[in-house]
Amino acid sequence: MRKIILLLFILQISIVSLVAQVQVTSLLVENRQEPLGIDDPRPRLSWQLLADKRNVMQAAYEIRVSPDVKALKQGKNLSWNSGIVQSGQSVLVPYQGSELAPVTPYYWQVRVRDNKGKLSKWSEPSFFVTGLQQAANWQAQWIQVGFKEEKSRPSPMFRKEFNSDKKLVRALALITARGVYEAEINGQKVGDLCLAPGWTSYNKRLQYQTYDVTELINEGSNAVGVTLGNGWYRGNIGFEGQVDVYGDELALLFQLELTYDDGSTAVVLSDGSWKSSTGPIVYSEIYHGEIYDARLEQEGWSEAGFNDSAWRGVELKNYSKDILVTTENEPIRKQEVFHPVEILKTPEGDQVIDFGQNLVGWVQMKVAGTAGDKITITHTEVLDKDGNFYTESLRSAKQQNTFILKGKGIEEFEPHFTWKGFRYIKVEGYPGELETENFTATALYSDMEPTGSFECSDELVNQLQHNIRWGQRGNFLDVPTDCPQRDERLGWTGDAQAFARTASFNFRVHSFFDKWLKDVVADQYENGGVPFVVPDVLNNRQVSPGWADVATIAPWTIYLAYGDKELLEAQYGSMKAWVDYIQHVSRKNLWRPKHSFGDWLFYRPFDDNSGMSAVTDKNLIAQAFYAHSTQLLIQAAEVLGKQDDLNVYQDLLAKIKHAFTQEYMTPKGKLVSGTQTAYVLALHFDLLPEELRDQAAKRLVDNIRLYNTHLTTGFLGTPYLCHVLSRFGYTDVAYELLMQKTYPSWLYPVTMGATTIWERWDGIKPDGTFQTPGMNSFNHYAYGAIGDWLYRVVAGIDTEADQPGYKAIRIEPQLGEPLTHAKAELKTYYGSVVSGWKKEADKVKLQISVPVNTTAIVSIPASGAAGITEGGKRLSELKGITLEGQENGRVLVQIGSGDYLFEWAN
Ligand code: RAM
Repeated sequence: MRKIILLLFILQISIVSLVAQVQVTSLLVENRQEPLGIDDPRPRLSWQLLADKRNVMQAAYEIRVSPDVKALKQGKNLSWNSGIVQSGQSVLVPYQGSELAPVTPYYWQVRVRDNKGKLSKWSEPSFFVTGLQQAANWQAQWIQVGFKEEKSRPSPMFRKEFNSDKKLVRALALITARGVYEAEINGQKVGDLCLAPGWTSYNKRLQYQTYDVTELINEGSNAVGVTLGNGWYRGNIGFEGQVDVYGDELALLFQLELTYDDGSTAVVLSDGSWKSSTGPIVYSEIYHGEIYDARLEQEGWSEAGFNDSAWRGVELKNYSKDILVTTENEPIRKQEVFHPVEILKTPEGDQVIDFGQNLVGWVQMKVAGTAGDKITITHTEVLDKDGNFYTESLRSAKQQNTFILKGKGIEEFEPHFTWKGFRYIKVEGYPGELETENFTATALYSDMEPTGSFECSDELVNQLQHNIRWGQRGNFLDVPTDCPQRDERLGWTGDAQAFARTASFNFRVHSFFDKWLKDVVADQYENGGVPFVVPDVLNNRQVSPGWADVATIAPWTIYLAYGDKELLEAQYGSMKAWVDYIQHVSRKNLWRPKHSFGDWLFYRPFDDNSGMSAVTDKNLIAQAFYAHSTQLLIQAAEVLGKQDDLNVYQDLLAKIKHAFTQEYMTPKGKLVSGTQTAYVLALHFDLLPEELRDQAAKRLVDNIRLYNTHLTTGFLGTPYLCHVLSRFGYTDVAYELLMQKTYPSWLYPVTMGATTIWERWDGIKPDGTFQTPGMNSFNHYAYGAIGDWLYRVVAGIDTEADQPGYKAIRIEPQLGEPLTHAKAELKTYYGSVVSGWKKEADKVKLQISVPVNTTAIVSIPASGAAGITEGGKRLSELKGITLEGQENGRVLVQIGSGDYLFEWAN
């Protein structure tokens, strides 16, 4: 009996210590889970810690890496053993082992010691696979079709048979195209990517993808087939009808690396032995859609034994391989699936399907009919006020897919090299009745990890948050685009900078921006100017304030959100070149640009004779962004320890600010433009002398009241409007703006049934008529930048700038009427941060979660510390919660990791 008790006791102790042990999970390499195609010689490793106690920090780590997973677990055959490193760093730790071989899997694991002296177990092994690393490792050759193309440019197909006779350990395929591609091996699609290789500044950087295709290879004979589409490469891209922006011929580069269990290797390469043809995709354009003729399908074309005697050879091409880069961001994948919510007949007699959500992607259709039956699906975002199918705002984009049946049983269709922005489709030529089960809409976007959620007591605000997220989904399709439906879909720099911080809450956009910012660098003019759009297909060599400033704003924002110093270092030259450009074209420290979009799409009354249009002086805007970009450059110089630059640009900033006040402000602090945007920029960028800031904030509020408590800001003022109000003590006014339901406001489109953010405050007017069709997208994320304020101020989750990436967290919710609760969650690299408040009859509750290996300052809106409890106990009774003092009528406490519930009297 005694023994049993003793045994139970020992068991209990070991269970307790097991539970108490810190655990290592969620291993990432270069921000992604088990990525393929890592070409960085020092890929950065991150992990998360779990613990069930409070105040747990990492004190030390040990990492080991090996090309052999079994050896790894025994600590043998290591390409890197970090040894025990006394460090709290658990995010973006660079690999420092022996040189990584190309196209090779590496396994790794990590263990840590926490601040209580406890050692974790080794994590489960994770892995990454290296890419080709350098141009010389490409043995494949560029190939192109061996026949004269038809004018309509049907999608070319390539094929090649090969043998794989030994026992296979691993097969890795490396593929790219000048164009977009889909590959198959033995009749099965390679990977689950769409629109690969994605879009970059193709003539300078072309991405290739790495796939593990081991499962697709047969022992014996095999075949590979690849179809190409025009895509961004040579399709129509740009609103001036541009085609062939990067070249007029499509080409393929394919390399398959086979590793056998006897240690030998083999390759299958695109070369002169391949064959080419065309097939069912007879036309394919991003804006206009695809024509697919199923009668032209060539069954078995990507399988061994297919009779390709009618196929032609290929032409070898000498295109550069030096511009090839691995894919660093999450690829485009199929995401949510929508079913029709209604099938309707419009007054004009069209058969229309409503999917209930404005989304970006394509429609899959099932149909049975006779050979030659032609079904046309046209996509659009809205119906007009009479309920008719409205396409005028698509401008020249046809947004139409056509499917021609082969007439054999039930046929299933989806397009390949195009995508559509839509909620409604019009179906023509469908044999028989339209049935709900025969149509689905699939969303497509970059496969970013969803990281944020925001929810509150007001359903309209929740719908606004839904719309912001869908605006992001639809416009984060490999590059941040302005809109996904009309003949544009371009990487407009102004839109991207305005929305970047909000984007970083909703999804993990670290790698997404990392990749795109490299294109910003690639397309930056040699004089430092930054184009309107990136990749730069407009090529007009113009810059605009608030657009070009993406070069400083986006890197700084991504640095704050993810703590990536290497990214900041990589962008630093571009940031500096941009500021130097402005300095160069400025006179007497004043920037008066030749071109400016101004505060794009600011408020104009329906009847513009009232004199109430909120026009902000374009030069004032330029000067404000000049200062802001310089300020961000200074901050980057500080982080990166560039002392010389620091001095130079601090000096410059003082001059820019002085010039601002001299030129655009009266001695009493009134700005030459009395608009909200003018005051917002001046205050947010700290351009006014301190003693004049409060009166300026007051003028801002007066202006808001002048418009009967409505915002009047455009793309540039909107992101900062509520932040400025809350910073200067007008959170109540910010809430009033948030809750405003009449035009112009965030909720007006919501009341009009919007499911995404509109380009204009009044895309649809109260009487149901539309704004000008030439510029009226219903899926434009810029005004969704209010999301940042919802997360950072309403819920109150922020990072301290000196320990970015939420290593040191700031929780400072600002409660406001009429909300009774609000809650946000953000999955950081360290784990989930939660802040949720709730007002009850007599008290307020604040629920907080702080991840292991981080700390937080919580700013509680209570009048004194004495009245605050946590978990039912007074603060003074609790260890590990430090009272930091009081600030602006709030109590500051410092806490470590763990879950907390603070309460205080209402
Ligand atoms: C429009 C775009 C974009 C904006 C520019 C100035 O064409 O849609 O949103 O940045 O113009």
